[in-house]
Amino acid sequence: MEATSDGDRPWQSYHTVYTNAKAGMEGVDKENVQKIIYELSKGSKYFENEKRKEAIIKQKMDNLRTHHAKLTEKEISHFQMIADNRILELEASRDLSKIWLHIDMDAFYAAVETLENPSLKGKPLAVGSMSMICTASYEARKYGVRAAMPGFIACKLCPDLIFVPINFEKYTYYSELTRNVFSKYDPDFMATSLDEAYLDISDTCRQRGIGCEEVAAELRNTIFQETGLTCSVGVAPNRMLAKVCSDINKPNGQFILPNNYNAVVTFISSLPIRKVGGIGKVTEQILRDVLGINTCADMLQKRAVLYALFHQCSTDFFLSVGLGLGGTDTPQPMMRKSISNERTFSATNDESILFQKLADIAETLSKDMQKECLLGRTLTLKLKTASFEVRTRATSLQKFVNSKEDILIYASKLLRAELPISLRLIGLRMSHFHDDKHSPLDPMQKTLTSFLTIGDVAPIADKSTGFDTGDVQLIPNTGSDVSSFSYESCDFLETNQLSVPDYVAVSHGNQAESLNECPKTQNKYESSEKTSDVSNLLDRKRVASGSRIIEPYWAEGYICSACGIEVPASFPEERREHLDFHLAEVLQKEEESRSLLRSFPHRESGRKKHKSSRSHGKCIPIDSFFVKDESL
Ligand code: DCP
Ligand code: MG
Repeated sequence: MEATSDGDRPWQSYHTVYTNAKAGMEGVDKENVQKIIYELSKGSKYFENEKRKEAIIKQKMDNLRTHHAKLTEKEISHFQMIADNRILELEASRDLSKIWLHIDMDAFYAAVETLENPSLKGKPLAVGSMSMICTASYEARKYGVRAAMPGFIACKLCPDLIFVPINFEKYTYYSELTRNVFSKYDPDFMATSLDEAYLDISDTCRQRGIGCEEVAAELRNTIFQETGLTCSVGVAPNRMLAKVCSDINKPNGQFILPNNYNAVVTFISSLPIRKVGGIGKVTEQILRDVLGINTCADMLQKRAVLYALFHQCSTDFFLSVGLGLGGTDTPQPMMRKSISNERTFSATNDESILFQKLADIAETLSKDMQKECLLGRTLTLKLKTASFEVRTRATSLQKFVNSKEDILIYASKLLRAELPISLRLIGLRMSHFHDDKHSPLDPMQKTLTSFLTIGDVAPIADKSTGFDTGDVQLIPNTGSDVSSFSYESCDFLETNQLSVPDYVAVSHGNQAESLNECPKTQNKYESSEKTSDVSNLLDRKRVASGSRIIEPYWAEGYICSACGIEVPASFPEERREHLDFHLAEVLQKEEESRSLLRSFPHRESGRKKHKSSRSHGKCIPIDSFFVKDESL
């Protein structure tokens, strides 16, 4: 995005989510794509936002470089020793007994559309609209057209592009067909989006006495027979590797990584870090440009510096990637914790339009809640302003509700407090559901149990201003719903938040402790389990060792715990990009707090210098990470 040295090709450094290659985009003229995207988005709010992000990342990279340059040999050898010990611990967790298969349908929405309209076959096709496309056929990808790209940019890249509108009903239907097949190979398969799933095929291979290669080929063939659609498959000893493998021979291919130590180590040694789920654009840029880390094996080689510059949680992730470790256990099914609905529209400050939208959303939410017999009493309003700022406001209701009228009363109150405002998105989320067994419909009539375990749920003052806002609150991120979070049920390192491996804070206060845990996600099909799984084991270790770690995660499977923005699992690139941005912010804050510490050297004890400075460096004010989002 900054001007390059010759100054007349500013797009050269304009790397956005649209310029990242996906399967089928190998031969694309990247610079041409960058140039078109740069020219079309220049001056837009998107462009401004990209610029802002880039400035933060650049600053962080400069800070890291400075910090890196100051490391003494003594410090390096100290961290080398720590990293070596950690590698031994991680290595001890390696489990090569499972065979995981990751399956990913090829150009899913586009393939479904082509199946239903064969005249589209072989043509450049995009599913979506002029404002956003969801996916593109492989023919369109050759021009640089890809998911999450605005349609008008795609048209510029590929003038013959054919647009087909989204039809979720169709995709859900075909997704169900694929899931029927998955369940024959693993009844506990983990679907991570409509077109992706992880299957533990260890039992199938054993019981049928056949190899995983045969199972993979048979599965792909059965999917094709049942749906007419092709898919790609990766097989490996853990989910992180299986996901990487499924992308290798895309489309309509498979790649098997044998379950043995040497095969894994060889595979990982030359694997570019960006191929790993959870390593997004920012993480890649920082690791590559500051530390010269390009492959997963480089992570191990640079272990001491990684340990010196990043938090333990991040380095655990990096080292695990370097070792080729990933999740192998099947997580337990999760309970729904919230339900939401939102609308995007052209930005407007017309209050009658805004309140009409709010009423529509309240109606949909109410219907959805009634369908599932849910009664809730915490309502969160999500807003996206004309300038893309995302805000969430929450309130605790006097009683459990699910009618449109009740929802609208409270939602209107929340919205009114924000006026005047120009918005492009409004969303409503209800949580804190009524539990027949434990809580009365009127929460004021507390049962003894709820009194003892839930605590008071009275309105909370706005801590950021010290102002008592009554029931219209900016609920602080103290994780007041701690009772509903469970580490055991959530691999937080598996839910894509790894793209912000450094989003970690260790605090000595209650807030960090309560946020140490992850929420359960909704159910099997909406499980947030997605990619790189450094696995339960690490999480349990952390719990066991009492470390207090905070990372952003996809709360409820799709809500960013850091800012409340909602990004479904079917938007992996956006998720990565979004969390990467938090990484940049947090890294910067971390650096600031480090500098602060350096200016108060008396706080560090001489003997435990490395350790204490490291842990003090992690004491980032919690409130600065978490906006007021009740779901925490
Ligand atoms: N999707 C979406 N928005 C995105 C990314 C994906 O709506 N930003 C939808 C459309 C895709 C589907 O999810 O068809 C599956 O996503 P994939 O990332 O698996 O992409 P495809 O299946 O389209 O292509 P492929 O897997 O062959 O790369
Ligand atoms: Mg796919």
